[in-house]
Parts: sequence; structure tokens; C-alpha cells
Amino acid sequence: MQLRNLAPIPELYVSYESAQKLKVEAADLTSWDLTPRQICDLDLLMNGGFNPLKGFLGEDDYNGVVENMRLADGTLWPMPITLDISEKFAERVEPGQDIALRDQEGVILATMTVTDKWSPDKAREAECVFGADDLAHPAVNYLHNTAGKVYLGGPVVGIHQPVHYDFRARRDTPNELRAYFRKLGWRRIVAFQTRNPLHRAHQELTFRAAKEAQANLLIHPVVGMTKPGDVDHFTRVRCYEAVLDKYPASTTSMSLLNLAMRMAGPREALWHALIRANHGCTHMIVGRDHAGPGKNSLGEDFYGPYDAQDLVREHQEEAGIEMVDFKHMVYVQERAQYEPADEVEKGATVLNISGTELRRRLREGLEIPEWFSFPEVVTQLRGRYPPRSQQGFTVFFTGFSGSGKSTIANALMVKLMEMGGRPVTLLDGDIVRKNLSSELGFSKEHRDLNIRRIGYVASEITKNGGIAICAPIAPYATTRRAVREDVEAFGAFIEVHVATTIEECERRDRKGLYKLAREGKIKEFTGISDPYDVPVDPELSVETENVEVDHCAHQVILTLESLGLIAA
Ligand code: PPS
Repeated sequence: MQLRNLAPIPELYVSYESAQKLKVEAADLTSWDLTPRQICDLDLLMNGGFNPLKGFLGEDDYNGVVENMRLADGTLWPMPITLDISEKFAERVEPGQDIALRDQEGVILATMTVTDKWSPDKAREAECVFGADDLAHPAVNYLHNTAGKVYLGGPVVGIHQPVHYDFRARRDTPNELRAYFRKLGWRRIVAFQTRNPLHRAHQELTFRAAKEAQANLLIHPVVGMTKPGDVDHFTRVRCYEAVLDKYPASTTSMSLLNLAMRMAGPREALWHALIRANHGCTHMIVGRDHAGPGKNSLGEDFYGPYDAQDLVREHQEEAGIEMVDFKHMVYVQERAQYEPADEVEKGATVLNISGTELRRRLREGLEIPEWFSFPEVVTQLRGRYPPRSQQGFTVFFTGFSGSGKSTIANALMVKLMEMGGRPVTLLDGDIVRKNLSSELGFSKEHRDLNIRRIGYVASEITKNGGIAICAPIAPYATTRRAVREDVEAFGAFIEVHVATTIEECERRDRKGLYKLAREGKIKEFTGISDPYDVPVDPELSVETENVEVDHCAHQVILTLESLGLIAA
């Protein structure tokens, strides 16, 4: 007998022949270039992951979902799947019109017949769906600051699956997974949703959950969009592959889910359950604070730790999937094994390493014990997060023309090259202006552009483990701050203020520019006829009057040592 959970479910794709025809016809339609999040949503709409949705929500369905987690016909659906667009694009579209939906390279993935166009009340959406209109919630921030002001709704006709070049063999549609389970004779399948690397505690709890449910296990990690700051999915998938070998043979499988998470806690957990039911799973593990977004702007949790479990439990029958409680597993030293926290004998020594502590150990190259994780997983994480002494960084000198920036930067460069270990690149003001920014002048706009270019190159160098030394004037604090943010996404940013006074620079006047500036022959000259924002809190400030260049460069080296960026 065919089990209901493993029978094929409806997809929104047309046949191959119809798709070829439709692609040609759709080329003339007004088209919308989908955002990364919309591509994830469309992927799951078209392949049945969001079954029973037939397209992006219309206004009535949207209102129902926002207010009481139900479509207009009463079907349970907790998450608004909306096509947000700009006001400018909205002017070109009217209900009744067909539009083409394209990916970021312009490939037509689907057409949509627009049935509804409206401007949503985003504050209400935030309150109802995410529990608070608070920008500290990543999805609320997205709603207000990234999503367009207008929503379109209507049924979608699928033409082409979004293209993925990575881990192709690990990605499955709901029907592919159902067919796989049928083929293996798996009848009861428990899904484990995750957006983090798996360590020993996760392996233990998933294994126990599967045993408890007398089910096979599907590790079903999200690789679409997760919480900003999460470990990238490339690293995570390599970690999951390593952990897969630790389960008893033929009990466990892994498939990647191209979902864009919202971090909506309870509603998200219920949404995850419906998605897993669509993928043929009979059970899903729900943990403490499932899909939690972190703290709100008052420093409190957005949701109670068990709100997600309560909501899923309440609706599991209707959702067609059973919840398995997450057991909080802890390592008991005396017994050298993981046990559910509520079963640990009184007086036993319980060991734990928090996420923050793990990141600290990685950053500082400290030991990560075997009881905590698998050596293969640790190797992957160490490759992605090398200790500070192996990470890239940027030293950013700022100061007046003639202050000595270039001279100190050159001395620093050769000292770092003498030490070896990392490639060093010098982005000196004059050199950048000759090569990268030759068309730019010295207006505020041009200076900003020049500094942002330097910041971009420095952030790429930092990302790839090199040392970037920048030495422009960089007179504006806001631009320096923007560059700091660009670089700090990948490594350390050390701002060095070369604090030579304007009087001293003018007295030196090595290039004769101050004289020309005083005579009005050079306009907008920093310190004379253009402002310089003195750095308020640089990592280092160096005086150059009566001080040797070598000593100045050495001060930078000492700062780098104290930050753990170079070995003492
Ligand atoms: S900025 O403001 O950061 O974009 O400037 P930067 O790219 O560092 O370029 C500064 C060098 O250009 C020369 N120069 C001027 N500096 C300041 N103001 C004006 N109007 C100007 N015109 C030309 C000057 O020689 C700077 O070189 P350094 O190495 O700083 O002495």
C-alpha cells in the first residue's frame, strides 16, 4: 500500500515542451528580477515544498495568514510568502497582467498572473508574524529596510528550477525525497532542521530522537538564507558530510533545503513542520527556542523557550507531522558520554561549550576537546575561522598630506614582509590615485568614492588572508567608518592616525602643495581649504615630530602583536 506521505505531491512546473514554448512567449512580458530571498521562496513554491500554495499570496490569503495563520479558505499556513516589489515597478503592473519572474542572471524561472496588488501594513505584519515591530529582529529589519513597499500576489507557472552549482547531488525536491524514501522502504522519517554545524551533542540527540520515534533520520539543513552572521553553508555542508559517517549505516540520510528562514520562532517551527511533511517526513525534531532570532532591542528574548514546541504540538495533527521534543544533551564527564540533561545523576560533572566560547577558541586557536566535536568538523571550522595570527587584516593610516603616512606605511610593509607568513599589499594614496582612481578629483563625492574603492580592495585582501596597508588622507570620519565595517566582516581593522599637525606638514611642504594651496592654486586642499575629521578613537595615534620613522612603524607592530594578529 502506498503511504500518503510518500505519494507524489503537486508541483507548479509545466512539462518540458510547454516550458520551452512559455519561455519564448514570456520574453515579451514585463519582468521582475527576483531578490535572493524571493528565489528561495519561488524554488519551494514551484517544487511543492510550500504545498498547498499555488503562488505568491494574494491580499485575502495574506491577511488571513498574518492574522490567524490561515489562508482565506481556512488552510493552516503560518508564514506570509509575498512578492515584494518597488513602487516604481508597481506602476508598470496591474491585476490581470502576466509577468515574468527572472533570476539575477535574467533567466526566466516562472510566469505569474497578477491577481492582487496592494501596499501592506508592515508594522501590523511585524507585530502579528514576528511578535514585535522591532528592528532587532532580522526579518522585521528585512521587512522595513529591504523588502519593497508594494506586494503582488497571484498563481505561478513554473518554467525552470533555480540553478545551483554547489552540492548538486545533495539537493532534492520534495518528490525526489519521497521517491528516495519509497525506494529504500523508509516509512517513518524524522527530520532534523538545522542552520548550524553539528557537533557530538547534536549527533546524539538526533540519533536518540530517531530511535524514540522508531524512524529513519533525515538531516535537513537550510542552505538558502539563515541568520546573518551564521557559518556559511559551504563550510556547514562539509561538516555535515563528516558527521553523516557517525550514524549507523543505512539509518540516516542528508538533503539540503533551499529555504530562506525568517527566524520567526513558533510560527517558523510550524512552517518548518509543514515543509517537512511536504518532503515526506512523518516526524520533526523541535528544540528549545527553535529558529530564535536572538535578543530584542531591550535585550530580552523575542519568544519563550518552549513557545515553538507548544505551537507545533497544538497543530501537529492538522499539519500531518508529529513533533519529537528536542532532548537537551549534556556531556557527563564521569560516564564519558552524552545524556539528556534531565537524566543526569545528581553530583555528576556536566561539561559544556557555548557557541560564544567555541568562537573564542577558534579565534584564538585554542583546543576544542574531542568530547565536544568530531575532529573532522573542527578541521573544517578551523579552516574557515583560522586563529587571529593567520587571519587577514587591514592597517589604515589617515592624516594630512605630508604627515608621513606613506613613509611609515612603507617601513611597516617591509617589516611585515621580513616576518613573512602573509602577503602584504600597500594601497598608498598617491599610488591608488594613479591606478584605481585616476579619473577622480578632490570633491567630497570623489574623495568618498576613492576611499570606498580602497576599502573594497582592502576587504577583499583581508577576506583572503592577506595584509592590506592603506595610506590615504581619508579626511571624513563617516567614510572611514564605512570602510571599517566593510573590512571587519572579514578580519581586523586597525586605524592609525598619523597625528602630525597641519602647521608641521605645511612647514615641511615636501611636495610644495601647501604653498600652492595657500595661493589658491589648488582648491579644496585638506587642512587648508577642506576639512579633516580628527579620528576620535583610533587603534593607534602616532606622533612624527622628532621621532624616527622606524620607531613609528615599530609602534604599529607592537599594536598588531597586542591584538594577537602577529606572533610576539
Ligand atoms: S583622499 O582625500 O583621501 O581621497 O586623498 P588621497 O587619495 O590620499 O590623495 C592625497 C594626495 O593627493 C595630493 N593632493 C591633494 N591632497 C589633498 N587635497 C587636495 N586638494 C589635493 N590635491 C592633490 C596630495 O599630494 C596627497 O598626497 P599625500 O601622500 O597625502 O601627501
